[in-house]
Amino acid sequence: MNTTFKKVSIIGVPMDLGQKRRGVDMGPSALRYAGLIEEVEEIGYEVRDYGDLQIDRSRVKESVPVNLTNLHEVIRVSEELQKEVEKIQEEGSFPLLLGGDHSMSIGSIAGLSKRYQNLGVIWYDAHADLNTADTSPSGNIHGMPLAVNLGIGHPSLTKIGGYGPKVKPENIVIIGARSIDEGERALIKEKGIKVYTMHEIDRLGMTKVIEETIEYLSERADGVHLSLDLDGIDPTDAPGVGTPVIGGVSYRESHLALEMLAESNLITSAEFVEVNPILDIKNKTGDVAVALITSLLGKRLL
Ligand code: 5AB
Ligand code: MN
Ligand code: MN
Ligand code: MN
Repeated sequence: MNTTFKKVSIIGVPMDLGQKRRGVDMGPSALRYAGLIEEVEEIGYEVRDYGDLQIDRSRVKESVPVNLTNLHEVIRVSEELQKEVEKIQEEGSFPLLLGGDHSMSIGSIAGLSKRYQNLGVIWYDAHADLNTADTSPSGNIHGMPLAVNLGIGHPSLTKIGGYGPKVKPENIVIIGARSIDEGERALIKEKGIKVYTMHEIDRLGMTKVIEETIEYLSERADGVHLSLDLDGIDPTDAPGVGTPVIGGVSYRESHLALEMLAESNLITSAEFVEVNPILDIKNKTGDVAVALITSLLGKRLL
């Protein structure tokens, strides 16, 4: 992360409306339970934990446009998260957001990108999350947030915060992709989005992938948000996720990636999403997430 930050401010987003499995709403608790606050303080930061946003499940039965499950409540939470993220930035703190499903990055990036003309985004994920209601095979909004942030999708989502698009296609790097839908593939080609699929990671090695990512983003971005979906990591190391895909990056490779990002001084905010304790084994995925967060924040062995 960027070493000018002395404070880390945490918000939990127990969002589970962007997909259909229950349990991901307990992600923020799992990370706190795994010792997140103490570990971050140990590195030397002043930590402010603002607790969790309220998610209202009573409204989810409202009718929504076709193929956008729970749209209204996703919009409400996104708007609230956007405002909270803006407040954290005004405090001069590093925003650290805990998910919750990945639909939360509609709100987080809506808050973040107001501050940056050229927000860079590293999307560390098994998926591209570039669907729209027209291309989505599931109707789950957690498969759409990156498209929404590019200004592609339902206007009620792309205009959150009163502006959009939030991110330019050339400021995005996707790392770890291995499950890409047809419509997403077309969008990646059309927009020329930089993607390191598992194929490139296997060929180049994680060191080269991250070196290239750092070089690429430092040439164009004035801030970089790391959006890390735990399903980017192989299910043997991170089993507690709703949409596991075999053949992912290992815990060790991810650890290295985040240490290198810490050294780059490039990262100005981060979110760790899609942890589902119900599907986990003894909070292994929560422990992995905390270890990765501390690597990103500069923890070293010696
Ligand atoms: B995640 C899928 N592409 O749109 C879809 O976990 C999966 O935030 C989306 O990356 C996975 O439903 C969303 C098939
Ligand atoms: Mn995702
Ligand atoms: Mn994913
Ligand atoms: Mn997922």
